[in-house]
Amino acid sequence: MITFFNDSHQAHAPEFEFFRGERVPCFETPARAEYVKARLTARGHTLRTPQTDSCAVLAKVHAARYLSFLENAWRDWTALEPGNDQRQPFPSVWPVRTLRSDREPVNFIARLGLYSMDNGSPLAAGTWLAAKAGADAAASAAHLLAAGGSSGRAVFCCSRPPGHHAGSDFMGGYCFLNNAAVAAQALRDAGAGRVAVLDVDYHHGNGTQSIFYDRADVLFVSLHGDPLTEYPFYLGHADETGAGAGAGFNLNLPLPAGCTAARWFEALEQACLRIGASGSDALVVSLGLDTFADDPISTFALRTSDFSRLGERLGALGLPTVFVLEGGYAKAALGTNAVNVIESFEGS
Ligand code: Q9C
Ligand code: ZN
Repeated sequence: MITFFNDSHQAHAPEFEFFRGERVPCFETPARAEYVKARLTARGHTLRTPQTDSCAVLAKVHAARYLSFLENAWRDWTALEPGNDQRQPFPSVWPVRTLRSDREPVNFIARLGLYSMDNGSPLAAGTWLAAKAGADAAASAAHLLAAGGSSGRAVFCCSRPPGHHAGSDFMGGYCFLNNAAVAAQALRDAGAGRVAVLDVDYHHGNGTQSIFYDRADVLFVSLHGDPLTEYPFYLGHADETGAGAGAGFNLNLPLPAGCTAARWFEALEQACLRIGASGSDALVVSLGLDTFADDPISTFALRTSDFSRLGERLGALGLPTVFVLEGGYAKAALGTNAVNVIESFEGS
C-alpha cells in the first residue's frame, strides 16, 4: 500500500507526561512510527513524502486562533525566559464552565490551558513541524485517492503525533492537528459527496466527533472504551447521535474496559453495517492500535492476528480508504499490527 511518511515526525519528542500523578517518560514516542516504517519497508510497501500543503484544509477543521497559537507556541515559550528550551510547558488552568474562553490571555500558560483539554499533550520544539507533516500526509492521501493515482483503493498515513483527540480549537491526548478530519474534509473538497470516518482507536475520538457533529456530509462512527471509566471521559456515549443537520450521523459504540475480542468484533460489525448503509463515497480509518492486548495504557484484548481480521472486514466495505495512524503504545508490536491491517485490506 502506498504510505505517506515524513522523517520530521521525529521533531516532536517531548520527554515527560503525567501518569497516575507522576511524571513519567512519554508513551507517544518517535520510535512508534519508526517501528511501523521498518515493518512497511521490510514488506516492500512504498514510502512517499507528503507533497500537499494542508494549510487550506486545516483552516476548515481548526480555528484560526488555535492554529496560530500552535504554530508559534514554542517560539513564544522559549522567548519568555532563558532555559525554557530545556523545559516542557504544561497547562495548569482551564476555562471550565463559567470561565471565559472568548478572550485570549497574554500569559503563555493561560493560553496553553485555553487551547488544551488535558495536561497530557506535551509540546516540544518540533511539535508544529511534526504535526503539520502529519496533516500534509492526510491531505496528500486524500488527493492521491481522489485523483486515482494510487495503484490500489487505499493509502496509509504513517504519521505522529496522532490527531483524533484534537478538536477545532484544542489539543489533547497527545494530539495537536486532527489528521482524520483533514483527510475527511480533503476528500469532501475533492468531490466525495459523503465521507465516513471509522475510529477504531481504544479511546473515543472526541475531536473528530466534535468537528463533524452537526454535519451530515461526514458520518462519524467509533468503537472505544466506555468513557465512564476510560479516557477521554467526557465524550463518547451512545446517546451522542449528532445535532442539527448532522442528526443521525454520529454513532458511538462504547465497550466495557477489559472486554473480549469477540465483543469488539461484534461492535465492528455494527459499525460497518452503519457505514455500508450510509451511502458514503470514501472512508477514513482512525487506526489506533491500542486495542492490542499488550498495550500498556489500554484494556482490550486484540491479538496480532485480529488486526488482519480487521483489515479484511474494512476491505469488504469496498470504499476508497485513507488509513491514519492514531494511538498504540506497545511500540515494538505496532509494525506487525499496522501492516496486518493494511495487507489484509489489500488482499480482501
Ligand atoms: N497523561 C491516543 O491514543 N492519557 N491518545 C493517559 C495521562 C490519555 C491516548 C495518561 C491517553 C491518550 C491517541
Ligand atoms: Zn488511543
